[in-house]
Amino acid sequence: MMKSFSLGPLFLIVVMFVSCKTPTPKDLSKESLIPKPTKLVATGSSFDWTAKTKIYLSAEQDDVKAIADYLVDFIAPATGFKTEVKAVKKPASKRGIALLLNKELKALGEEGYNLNITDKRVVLEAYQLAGLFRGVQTIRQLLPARIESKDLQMGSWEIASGTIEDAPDYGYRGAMLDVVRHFFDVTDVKRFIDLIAAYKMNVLHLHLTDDQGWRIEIKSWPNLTKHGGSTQVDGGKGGFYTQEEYTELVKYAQDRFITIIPEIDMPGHTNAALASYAELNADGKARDLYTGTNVGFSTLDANKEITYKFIDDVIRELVALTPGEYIHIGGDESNATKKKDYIKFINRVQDIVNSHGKKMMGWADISAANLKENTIAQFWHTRTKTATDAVNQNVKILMSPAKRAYMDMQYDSICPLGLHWAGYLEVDKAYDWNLETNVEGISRENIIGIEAPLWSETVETIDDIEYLVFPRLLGYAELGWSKHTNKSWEEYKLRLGKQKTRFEHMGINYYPSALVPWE
Ligand code: TNX
Repeated sequence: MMKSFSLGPLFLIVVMFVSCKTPTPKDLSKESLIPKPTKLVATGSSFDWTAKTKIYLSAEQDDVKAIADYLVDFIAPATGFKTEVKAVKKPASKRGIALLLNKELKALGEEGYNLNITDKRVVLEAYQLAGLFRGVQTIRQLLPARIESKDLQMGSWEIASGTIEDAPDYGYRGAMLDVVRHFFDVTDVKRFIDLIAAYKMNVLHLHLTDDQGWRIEIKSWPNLTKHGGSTQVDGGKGGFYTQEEYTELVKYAQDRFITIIPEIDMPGHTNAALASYAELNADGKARDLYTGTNVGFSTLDANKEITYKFIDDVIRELVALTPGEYIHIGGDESNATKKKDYIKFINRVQDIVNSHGKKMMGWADISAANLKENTIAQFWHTRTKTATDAVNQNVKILMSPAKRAYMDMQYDSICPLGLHWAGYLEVDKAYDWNLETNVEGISRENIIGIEAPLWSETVETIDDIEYLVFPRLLGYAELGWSKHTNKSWEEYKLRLGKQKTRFEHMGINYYPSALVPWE
């Protein structure tokens, strides 16, 4: 038999050594947070997240547990820690990490948070759960970049000490993904959701239907996906989400405090529907499926009652899958629709959307119609009159100007992916603009926020998506979150350059713009 001896005394010495370790000096003000927080004060020390650190919650705040679990799962692969989550009486007085809802912090709004970091504890407080989730993303960026790795990493996990007070400037900060021109499956969309969540975005707009495909199952009109979803640009096999899969995406986004806004584009951009149901065509003849990239040739018939029966069915089924307040009805580039038909059509569709208890959103072209004040117009092209006409009807604007915010624009003339009809869009040009001065006559009070669309004519894989989205997305996230007076390209590009190792650990296929000092 082997001679046994006690490890007790040695263990004690190790524990004493670890717990008495002097904290490493660290400068919170040197951390490269994106989006930049409202207020930050550094105190020069650090908190060390070890295998023994616990996350404390208030016993009465059950719903905070899901956010704690998200954080635990997030740091597990790289650290190898399975951080324990404990409900206690006074979480903020423990040594460790505290996640707290605080009813007195109403001024922070739904998404704001306060973070107080000392060598003994990290206290994250917010008025709402969404604020805690956004604050968790800040903690994530304050940890070493290797925290993003899916593989076990060596080294300590220190967070610079100090305080952060932070809340978004705009309540709507989104990205759009075109899943029509090329289809992206549930796994890809989840990855996209995770990527936008990391930068505190709160909306994912899914462009679900277009000339080349219909990507959401509608049980009362099954041929939309069966036939209409069967191809894509260049003739690939396309695809669609069953309602169950779509619900899974909605839930996945919700867990990250992101609202999915579904778009059914109409009356133009409807060839896939027109190919699936002959009766939707003015001449009663089904169109062929379309796999090219032209726009503006298809239209639903504004003067046939079946059109509105169809839309009512589609919207009803979609509303049942949609917890968010908006349904996007497209409305862009309806060049094959007579103007008087277009107006009649949009007016009726607005009523249909409202009748199902939702607000309508559409590309700003819809301002040709009679809009309700709770409708949102998404400004996208250079014809600024579309936006000013909407504002003249007291409608709020979502800012997505193509020249600045279209992530499908090529970075430069040799960029292997993307289009350039709105010009080339380098990383500086994508960041260095102001939502409030972009369109003359449209100011702060007219704007609900920013959205950066990614159209997928040239985009076929998640790697392609990442190349066009990164790093521009971080700039859009910051334009929506951080107060404009707080920032400049010269300062931002330094913070962006420091994201390089983080991107690498995240496995992101980013565009290494020569304008950014990557470190
Ligand atoms: C214009 S933006 C479109 C889309 C195209 C995009 C390509 C908008 C509302 N319509 O149909 O995919 O340009 O950049």
